[in-house]
Amino acid sequence: MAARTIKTSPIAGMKPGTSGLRKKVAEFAGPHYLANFVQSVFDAVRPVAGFGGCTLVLGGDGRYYNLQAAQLVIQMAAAQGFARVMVGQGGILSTPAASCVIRRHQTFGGLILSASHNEGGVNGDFGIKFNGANGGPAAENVTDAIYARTLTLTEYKVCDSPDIDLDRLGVQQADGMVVEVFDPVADYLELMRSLFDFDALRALFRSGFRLAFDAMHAVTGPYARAIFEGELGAPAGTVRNGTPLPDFGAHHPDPNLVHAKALYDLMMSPQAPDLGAASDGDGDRNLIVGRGLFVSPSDSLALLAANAHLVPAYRSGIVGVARSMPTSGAADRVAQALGVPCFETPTGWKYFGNLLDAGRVTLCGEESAGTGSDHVREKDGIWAVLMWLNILAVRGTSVQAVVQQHWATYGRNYYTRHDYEAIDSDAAKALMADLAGRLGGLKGQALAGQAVTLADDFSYTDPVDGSVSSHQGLRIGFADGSRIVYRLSGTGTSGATLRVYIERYEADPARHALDTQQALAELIAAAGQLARIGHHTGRQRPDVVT
Ligand code: VG1
Ligand code: CO
Repeated sequence: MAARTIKTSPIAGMKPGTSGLRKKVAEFAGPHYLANFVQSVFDAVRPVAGFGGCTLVLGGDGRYYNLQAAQLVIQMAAAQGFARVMVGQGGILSTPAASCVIRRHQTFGGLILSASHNEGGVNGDFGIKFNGANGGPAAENVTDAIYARTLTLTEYKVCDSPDIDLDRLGVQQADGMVVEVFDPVADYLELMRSLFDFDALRALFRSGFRLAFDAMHAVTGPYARAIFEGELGAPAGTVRNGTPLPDFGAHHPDPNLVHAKALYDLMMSPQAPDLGAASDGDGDRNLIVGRGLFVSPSDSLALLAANAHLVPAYRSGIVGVARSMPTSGAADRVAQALGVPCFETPTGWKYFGNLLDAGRVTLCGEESAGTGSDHVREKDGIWAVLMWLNILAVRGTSVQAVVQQHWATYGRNYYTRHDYEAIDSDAAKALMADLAGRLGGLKGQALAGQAVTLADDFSYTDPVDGSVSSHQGLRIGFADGSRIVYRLSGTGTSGATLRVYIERYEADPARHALDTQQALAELIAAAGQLARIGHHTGRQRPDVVT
């Protein structure tokens, strides 16, 4: 059977965002759309010698269109001359597990079918991202090359062999190419076993410790069941919403206080278990809630850094930490105390790759509920929960006690993010341009009762390869370390989303139990006035507050 060449023409708007290409299902399922993008990826990353001998890892978060897309990618990989495609059973593979499999099997790279935290279903979003041989998201120069290719593409290649049975484990063929359907949990579980003290975790659950893990009907269900309930002996029912569904049960698989509200309410109730946790569509994010206490992701990163030495894999200490620019400075304080560097990168996991590959950092994190380490090249939701469990098991105390002690030692970085979703794109651009134009005059001015010490448009120079990424968000810094950051989301699919990130440092332990929004009220008001959010967007308040 020969590969067929299909004539096509470039489709506009295929620029990958913060994490891959995301569009409405209707757009992805339209004529040539997915095929154009996949061919552009292949063209952009093709080795000089071609794909012969190369293995491609494939899988997704189970959302609507996952299976059809997987079949098409297999047919196209066969037409490109790949030696082998390794695909997760049922088309399932979490983002961190994909990273793990790419690395362990020393493959060429992988395609992950996911729009992550975006909603699913036939009217929801679909997405696709390419990860290279290090297991990490394609760097900006690669996504730029992919995008450039989408603008010149005139044909793609595809085979016509019968569909692969994605439920049947083992080896099948697609036009002479080996297709190996594998258990998406096995390698990942093996890796987790090597990092954590599973005996201590078993003892923790035997002692009556209770975990509530909300998989949000997304990809982590099978992983969480196998690990928490299977390996570690947590009681059945520990994992909630554990079956991946194409529409995520009509919920938004975003583990924040709005979309994981049921879990949050449970954790605030008298029946609260010891730890509440959740992950997102593709399994790379984590939500951590103690009994009566939400742990902000920025704090979680700092806490993991401060306690990592209690976990077997990090026993000899961490070499450095990296956080995305809008993430609070809590981790910086821990890094300073440990005497290790803390890097500030643009938003998106792809910017951590070089630092991890070069061995300059061990832990990375983002305020958007992503934390990870050098064990893979993606953020990792279940890993973060295991880190917390392992730390709690060793310290033998509650989430609340761990957090409060941390604040007493390092001070507290009050932190919030306000999202204005689906606003008019032109209005969003005008707001950013208006503010950017006024940044120059801000330094030295008084705002929210304080002097502005920094006002710039964040630009990052990668310390490993020297590449420069500019326009990564507008930063306003104050004398006491407080900050206001503005940026536009690069993952949304309707209009624009404005994210406003606000933080203030509080050293005084007597003031560590304030309500976050109240503690930040003055800065929040100043942030709205400074950027003239109401004027530009017509919105009086944010849609999501985390
Ligand atoms: C958001 C988050 C960012 C994260 C990205 C992908 O991007 O802010 O921190 O890396 O989502 O996460 P943006 O551009 O919308 O702010 V995931 O779990 O959706 O792959
Ligand atoms: Co995700």
